[in-house]
Amino acid sequence: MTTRAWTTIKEYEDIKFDFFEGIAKITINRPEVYNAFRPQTNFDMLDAMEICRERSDIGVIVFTGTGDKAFCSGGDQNVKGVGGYIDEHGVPRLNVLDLHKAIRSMPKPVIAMVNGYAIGGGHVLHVVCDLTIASDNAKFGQTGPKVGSFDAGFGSSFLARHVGQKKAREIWFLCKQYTAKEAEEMGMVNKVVPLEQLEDETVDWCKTMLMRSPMALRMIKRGLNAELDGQRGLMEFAGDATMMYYLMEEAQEGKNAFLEKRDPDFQKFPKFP
Ligand code: S0N
Repeated sequence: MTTRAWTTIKEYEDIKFDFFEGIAKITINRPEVYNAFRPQTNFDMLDAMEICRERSDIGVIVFTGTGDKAFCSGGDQNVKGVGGYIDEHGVPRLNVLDLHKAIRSMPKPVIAMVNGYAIGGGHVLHVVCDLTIASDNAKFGQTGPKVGSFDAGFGSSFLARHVGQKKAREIWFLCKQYTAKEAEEMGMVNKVVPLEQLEDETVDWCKTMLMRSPMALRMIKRGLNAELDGQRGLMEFAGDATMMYYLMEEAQEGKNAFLEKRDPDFQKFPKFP
């Protein structure tokens, strides 16, 4: 395994947030509960995601967990209360859904680097990411119907796009655990490698994507999302189309004509077949 000079972007209570050569790494840092998340964990990850979105020197985001036991074991059962996961002020929250939305909306690739158990909401977290690279000790599965929770959102619908309807129902209805190899064969994991090679492999994938056209990756992600995300997905796809239009001289002509108090001359622009 290569040792890399990750630098800390920002300090948080529940996560580590590091940077290395265009890659941001968000590590859930609660190994004592197998990297289960509580409301504060999601607030931390949401804040880090906002920084990833804003910083143009960040091209790819990686999610992982501290240690070699767990990627994430889902919602922290110690703080599960009536109406959600109870924050420090006693407010019940399901703010992991905001994280799912942030991952879907992120105009950059997001990779789950699964280093152990991806269970319950931790399984959903990897499902929602664009790509999943797993170590050979990783285990995947849902527990919701066993422990009194479920995700009928992306954790079901996007999962079914990966593994098919029958398998998605099996995963949720039976709450069994699957090896990394089985998860790869099902289509919900891109690659399985030995644990000691996990970060090297993930960084290789990141470096390859960092060499690709960021706008092309962005539009591919938007298009693939739009197919599943309905009006919201179309809005994001359309928003990026508008952004690209704003980059064209044709759009500048409209604005310039308005400011110069003249009629715009759109005839000079080609009408491609
Ligand atoms: C991960 C499992 C299978 C590991 O088993 P193993 O190896 O036998 O270890 P344990 O001894 O069980 O665990 C080690 C220590 O870690 C603690 N711990 C593990 N998981 C959690 C957890 N989720 N919360 C709190 N603590 C946890 C153990 O207690 C143990 O600590 P010590 O040593 O002190 O005893 C196994 O641990 C396991 O099955 N864990 C629970 C998995 C689970 O059921 N997670 C919750 C599932 N539900 C959700 O995630 C809901 C998420 C949600 O809110 C949501 C809502 C709407 C839409 C979407 C979502 C969403 O899913 O994202």
